[in-house]
Amino acid sequence: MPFKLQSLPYPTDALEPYIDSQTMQIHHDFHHGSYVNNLNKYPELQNRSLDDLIRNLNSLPGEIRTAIRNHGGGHFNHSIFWTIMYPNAGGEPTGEIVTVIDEVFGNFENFKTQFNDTGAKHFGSGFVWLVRTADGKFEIVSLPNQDCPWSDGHYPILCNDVWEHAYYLTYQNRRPEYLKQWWNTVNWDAVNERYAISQRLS
Ligand code: MN3
Repeated sequence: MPFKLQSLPYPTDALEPYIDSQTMQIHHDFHHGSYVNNLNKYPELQNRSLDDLIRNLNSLPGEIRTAIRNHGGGHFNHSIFWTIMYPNAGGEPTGEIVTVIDEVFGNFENFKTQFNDTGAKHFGSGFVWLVRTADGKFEIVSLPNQDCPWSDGHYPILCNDVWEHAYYLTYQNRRPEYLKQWWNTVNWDAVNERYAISQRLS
């Protein structure tokens, strides 16, 4: 089985009080875990990397494209999501991403407002993303379910999971409050690593 559920890079209670321990455990072990298990039901794909599958989703045969979109996307998206959070993180952004935030969005407060509004207005399940588009622009977008911007050539730099399973135990229906508090977990070092990779793309 080449696709593996990596352990969380911190204990399940490490992001409290912003994300509770039980949510992290269920979200990682069962939600993310089931995406990995379902992805491994396609042995013919196990010689390809997850990045390759997601990047080239639209060239997969139709009968498996939907499964890879959902389960491969679920594995890919959550693998990013866990790494861009960290205990005792958050606060003002640091590093080169500050330049993007200031030049494209004006300042960090405007950036957060636009990101949170996009997440709050997203209908149903999905993720909100900061991406470097295929033509080199920086945009905030939301996509449904486990769809990933990388399938359209847009490199994911930062994302937040707005599925109810990500916040319901602590925040119930108050998604905007979750979006606001989530910034206390953002690992700017990891965001800057993803930004640096995005700059090396053609
Ligand atoms: Mn999720």
